[in-house]
Parts: sequence; structure tokens; C-alpha cells
Amino acid sequence: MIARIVGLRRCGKSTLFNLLSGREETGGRFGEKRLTVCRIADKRVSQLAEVYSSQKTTFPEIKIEEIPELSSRMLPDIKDADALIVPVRLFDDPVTREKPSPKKDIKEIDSELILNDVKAIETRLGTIERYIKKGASTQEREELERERALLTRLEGSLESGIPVRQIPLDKKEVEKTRNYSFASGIPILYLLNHNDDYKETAEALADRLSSLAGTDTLPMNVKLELELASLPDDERRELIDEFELEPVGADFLIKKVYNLLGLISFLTANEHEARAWTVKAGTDALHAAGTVHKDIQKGFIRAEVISFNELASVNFDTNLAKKKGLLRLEGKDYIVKDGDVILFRFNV
Ligand SMILES: Nc1nc2c(ncn2[C@@H]2O[C@H](COP(=O)(O)OP(=O)(O)OP(=O)(O)O)[C@@H](O)[C@H]2O)c(=O)[nH]1
Ligand SMILES: [Mg+2]
Repeated sequence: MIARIVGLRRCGKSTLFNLLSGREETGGRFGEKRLTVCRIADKRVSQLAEVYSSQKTTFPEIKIEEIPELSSRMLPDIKDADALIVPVRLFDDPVTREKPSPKKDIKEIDSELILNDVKAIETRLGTIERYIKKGASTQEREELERERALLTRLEGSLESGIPVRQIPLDKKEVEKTRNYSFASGIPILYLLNHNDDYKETAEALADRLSSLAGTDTLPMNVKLELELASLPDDERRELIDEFELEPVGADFLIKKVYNLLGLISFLTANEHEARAWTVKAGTDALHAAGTVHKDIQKGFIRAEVISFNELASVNFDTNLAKKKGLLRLEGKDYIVKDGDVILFRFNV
């Protein structure tokens, strides 16, 4: 899984990347892409590790890459992103002194993504036309015509400024559009990057944007958060208390991206390792088993499942959980939930 940071000039991309990567340098070298791996902090894993005296704890990770500019040169690099983190400037531009124009900026970013998708659609429509003319078989022809109808519909919406992520599609169409990896179809987290002067503006904008399909929002003062993050713990706490600050924190941001991707974690724990595993929401027990090990999937018998909160409610006493009927035996088709603690039973 990879999320990419993209945005307009001086919106705070490099500052955000430094916060997420724990780096202190002021910015990437000009035009340089930078990659970091962030872990999805999960207190439940640490708690399980304590209970089971696990030797190791393992958290899910997500790659985050900073794209230095939003240009047609860089667009191929963002197309395979699973999510985009888009900082939006809500402070006066330190170079031009221009006031923020967040709505205009958001539009501009969408236009750039949309333009790229329209070009891709036009190319594909041309190819379809040629195939049909060349005399495809009836079956091929029907398929091509269906594809052409879908692409034409998408093109119409795009041309009126609606990004793919906001176009209602059925399951089959979603599957089809995935093959094209449309840039405007990638889910977006708008990071409303504000200073003190624009805090309220950012919060109001977050409310308004939150209803858009395929997007999430987070108001944050990235520069301040980076400054706080680079302080020793006691100094940071002092500042937070003194100025009544409410930092969002990099962990919360990363969790937001994780959720935006439709990902959930299930947990496993024993004396060797306590671990959170990533699956798409809606994954069944059989495939969840496969993420742990292919052999467990092949030899799957059943899954012993309890939610983390239920397990915590009996003080992590599995026997008591069994007595109370909280520990369930689930089959292959059981849909795994976030925070399920699972023990897979399998044959080798
Ligand atoms: N007040 C304020 N200034 C910020 C914030 N985030 C970034 N800045 C400032 O805005 C300027 C640009 O920040 P960068 O992180 O370099 O932005 P960028 O998007 O990487 O910029 P380019 O790479 O030049 O496009 C710097 O002077 C930052 O200090 C913020 O949250 N609040
Ligand atoms: Mg930069």
C-alpha cells in the first residue's frame, strides 16, 4: 500500500513529509521524490504483547512518498497510488504573500488529475474505434461497445469537472475502471494545513468537504506539529499545556489514510509475536488466514475469534471468555472485523 503526497507549490508537502518520516531537514532537494515507511500505531497490539509476553510486536506499515510537484511529468508517478494526501495551503504564502485560496486550489488539483484521465480515455476510445472498424467478432464487438459506453459516460462527467472518485459506479464498473488507474479516482485525504489565523476557516472547510465521496479531511497545523515533534518529551508537554494546543499527531493522520483505503486490522498474539495484520474491509476468514500464511489458508479448519474489547473485558483470560461464550468458532466465510483477535486452526 502506498499513499503519495501531492499538492500545489508551497502548500507544505515537504514539511508534512518531514513530520511523517521523523526527518528534520527543511525540505527535499529540488524535484526529488522522497519515500518513507510509516507504521500504523495500534495500542491493542502493545497491550496483547504485554499479556502474552511476546518477544516481538509487529505493526502494519504503509509507504508514503512525497511527489515534489504536480505536473504532467509527475502524473505517471502518482497513478498507482492507493491514496493521495493533498496538503492545502491555509496560511499566507511565505514567498508571494498571497492569501490562501483553498477552494480554488482544490479545484486546480482536480483539474490536473481530470485532464490526465480525459487524455487516457480519448486514447482508449480511439483504439476501440479502430478495433471495431477492423471487424471484431460479434462477442468482441459487444464487449468493446460496452466499454465504449462506460468510457463515454465517464468522459462526460469528467468534462463537467466531476472526478472519477465522485462518479457513482456499480461493482462491475468499479472493477473495469480499476484497470485504467484513473488519477482522479484515487481516494484523497485533504490535509487542511493552517496556521493560527486560519484555524476556523480550515475547520469550516473540513465540514463542508467531508460529504464528498472518496475523500476525507483533516485540519492540521503541520509546521507547528513538526516543531512539537522535534522537541524532547517534557518540553513538548510544557508547550502543549501552556498554549492549550491540541496536536493531531502523525499517528492519527496515518490511521486516517489507512481507513480511507478501506483497510482494517485483525490481531494475532502468542509468546513469540503480537501482531496486527492488514486486510481490506469485507475479507473473509479464509483469506485473512492466507495473509498470515498460505499453508494456514490451504489447511484451514476454523478460526477462533474474539473482539479485542471483549477479550479486554475479561482481562485477557481466554478460559473465562470461553465460559462466557465470548470466544466464537467461525468458518471460512466469516467476515473479519477490525480488532478481531484470531487463532487459526489448520491442518498441514
Ligand atoms: N504558517 C505555516 N506555514 C507553513 C505550514 N506548513 C508549511 N509552512 C511554510 O510554507 C513554506 C512551504 O512549506 P514546504 O513544506 O516547503 O512546502 P512544499 O509544498 O514542499 O513547497 P514546494 O516544495 O516549494 O512546492 C515553508 O516556508 C513552510 O515553513 C503551516 O502549517 N503553517
Ligand atoms: Mg517541497
